[in-house]
Amino acid sequence: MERLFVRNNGTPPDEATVAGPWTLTVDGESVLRTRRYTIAGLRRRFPRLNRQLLLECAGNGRASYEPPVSGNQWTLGAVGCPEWNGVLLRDVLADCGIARDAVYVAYWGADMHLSGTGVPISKAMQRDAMIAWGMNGRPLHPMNGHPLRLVFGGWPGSTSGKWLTRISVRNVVHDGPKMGGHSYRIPCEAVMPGAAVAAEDMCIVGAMPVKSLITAPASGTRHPIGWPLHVHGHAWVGDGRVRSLRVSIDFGRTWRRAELWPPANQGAWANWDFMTRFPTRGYYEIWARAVDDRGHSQPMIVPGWNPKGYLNNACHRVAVNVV
Ligand SMILES: Nc1nc2c(c(=O)[nH]1)N[C@H]1C(S)=C(S)[C@@H](COP(=O)(O)O)O[C@H]1N2
Ligand SMILES: [Mo]
Repeated sequence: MERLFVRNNGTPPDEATVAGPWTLTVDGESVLRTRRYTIAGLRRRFPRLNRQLLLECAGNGRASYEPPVSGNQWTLGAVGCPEWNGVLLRDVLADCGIARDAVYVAYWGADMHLSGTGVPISKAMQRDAMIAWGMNGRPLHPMNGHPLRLVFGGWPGSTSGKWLTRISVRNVVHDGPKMGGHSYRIPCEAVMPGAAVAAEDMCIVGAMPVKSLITAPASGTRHPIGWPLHVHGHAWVGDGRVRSLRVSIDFGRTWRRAELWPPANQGAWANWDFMTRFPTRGYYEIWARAVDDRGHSQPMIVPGWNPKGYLNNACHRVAVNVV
């Protein structure tokens, strides 16, 4: 895979900025030694690694909410799982020293729009939290954060700061510009679709929910009766593991298990394969549904409406005309 979706909250930094000398500052109330690193310094000082990590915009699937919500009208595509090349965030944090009162890790990027969010310190210390300079063995694409970005596998894409210039280890839940109001928050308790929700009744979104995609066949495929149809896709969950993936070709009446392959590493999506034949001619839908290691599954229809349209993990369906 060479391309990844692009999502910017503001104006990306100009070419001269990203081409110039780059430094990353690590500071904050809960850091013992404020430090500044060049990219060459990061490469030299810390073990380098390549990991496939899932990046999904929290608003992926937003277009299906009813009543509609404002924001990028994503359908299915705001997710990817490339291999990231870089270092572990926790190795860099350890080099600076983390005080015991550390609560949150916040970021700033070089773009014009202050989009900095962050994650709890516990997530920052996992093996799926990276500072990356490359994707799939090449320098990051300018729109994907060149020359340096954060990647928090399986957490809302907004936490994976691009054009990374500063990381702050905070002794409070980060109070940056995109950390308040409705941004990257959902109602703490479910609300009626369309309801107005007070800011104090909103809770920060953590790990993304279990979800899957059917990557083949394309919806609308014509398929000859009697022939086997090979179905492929991906399945993932923000933290944890996908335990099973089932497919239905009869509108959910019966489900059969797909072959689910182990992910490349913790934090990567799993590929799955399924083979089916069709008993009669006519219109079919293929439905895919993943279950994670906590027993959580995907709803068939759009789940919990929320003012910003986050966390739609409804099942993906594709149409097949059997002829
Ligand atoms: N500096 C900065 N980082 C950012 C953003 C941004 O606007 N500025 N957008 C965030 C959002 S909302 C998402 S979903 C991901 C998308 O990453 P991508 O564009 O590489 O796919 O980047 C995140 N990191
Ligand atoms: Mo996003």
